[in-house]
Order: sequence, then structure tokens, then C-alpha cells
Amino acid sequence: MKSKLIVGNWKMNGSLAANASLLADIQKGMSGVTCRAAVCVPAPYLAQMQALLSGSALAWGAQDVSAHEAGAYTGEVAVSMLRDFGSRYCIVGHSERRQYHAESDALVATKAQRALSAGITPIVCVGETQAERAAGQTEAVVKRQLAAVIHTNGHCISEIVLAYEPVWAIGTGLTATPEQAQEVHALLRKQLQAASAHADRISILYGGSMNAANASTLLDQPDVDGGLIGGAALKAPDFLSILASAS
Ligand code: 3PY
Repeated sequence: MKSKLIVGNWKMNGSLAANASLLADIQKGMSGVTCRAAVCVPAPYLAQMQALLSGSALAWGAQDVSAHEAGAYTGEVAVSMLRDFGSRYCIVGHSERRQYHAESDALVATKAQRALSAGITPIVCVGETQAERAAGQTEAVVKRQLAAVIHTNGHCISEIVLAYEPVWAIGTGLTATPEQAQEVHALLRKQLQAASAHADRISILYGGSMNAANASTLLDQPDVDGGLIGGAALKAPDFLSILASAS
């Protein structure tokens, strides 16, 4: 059985000094941790992660990547650059990117492909808005988002990590109940199994206000293989408590 995977999404937070102190505190508390763990940080801090985390049990990655290989794309960061700084993971399609940067399902799927082509594991986010849930469209929305990634990535789909992040649970303090999370994870698992004989390798993370208080009941669900953690990843005691729940 694969171990659980806990990934901190730092979003646009941090400074050289604050990162060093947070990582030192996390690493001090990691001796009993048996789950897989990583932090996804703003791109300028990848060099700092490489300097501070090489050889540690904590992996690191980015929060986005360009769909293009290289060239005249001002402001974008190429996957080869993420690779240069030892990134193992790259989040793609977080709802904040879909919402504020108008990222389409097709673009997210291409970004996942770009990451895979460089040996970086894309953490592909899917999730419905509150209005879509209220209209009974949750299943259709997450299936459509995942179908685009399956279509573009073919048999490589078994190399991704998937994250179910209901948009209404991001930055709101609202969390899906364990039953709501399990229901969506189970249908995503079924869709992956229909696409690949190796689908059981894929970790499906829950994201959306997972914290120290609710992590263990969410992680107890049979199809919840880990968590993508927002605010709680910025506080060492909270992040360590989630790592302990997953170990
Ligand atoms: C949150 O928990 O708010 C997240 O967006 C995690 O990615």
C-alpha cells in the first residue's frame, strides 16, 4: 500500500528568513513521520529549498509551470528551471489559477504534460464551485476537468498526483465533510481506473482548509490518500500535526 502524501501549498507567502525558520521547525519535528511530505513554494524560493532540504525527508516543488518549453514568454517559468532546482512536484490547475488567470481545462492538461515530460510529478487540482455544487454539478465538473488531463496525457496518467479541492472550501475555513470528500474521491478513482491499469498508483489528495483538527478524519477515508494543505502548512506545529495524522 502506498504511504499517504502531505503537500504544503505556501501560495504567495514567505521570505528567506521566515522560510528558513519554518523549515527548521518542521524538520526538527519530523523524526516519527513515515508519510511522504513536500512543500510547494513560490518559484524564487526553489533555490533556497534545494540548499536547505537536499537529503531531507521533505521534498519540494513549485505551484505552477509554463505550458511552453522555452522562449518569449515574459514572466513564465519553464519546467527545465523547476528541474534545475531539484523540484519533485509542481501544482497545476489550482482553483486560484483557474479563477484569477483564466486557466482552461486544456491548458491545465498541457501543463501536467509539460511537468511529466521533465520527470516532475504534477499535482493536478480539480474541484467545483459552491454554485456548481448547489446545482448538482459536482460530479460533471470534476469529471470534465479530469477527462481533459487523461485525454492529453494518455498512459502517463498513472504518474500524476490528483488533488480534489472544492473551490468553496479554499480560503473560506469551510471544509468538505469526510463523507463529501470520500464520495468525490471514489468517483475520481473510478474514472482513473477506467483510463489506466495502473491507476491504483495515483494518490488522490484532499485540499481545502485541511488543518490539524480535521486532518485525521479526512485521512481515514479509504480513497483519501493525503492532503494539499494551505494556511496550516505555514505553521510548523499544525503542519507537523497533519504529518503525524498521515503517518
Ligand atoms: C487551501 O487549503 O486553501 C488550499 O488551497 C490548498 O491548496
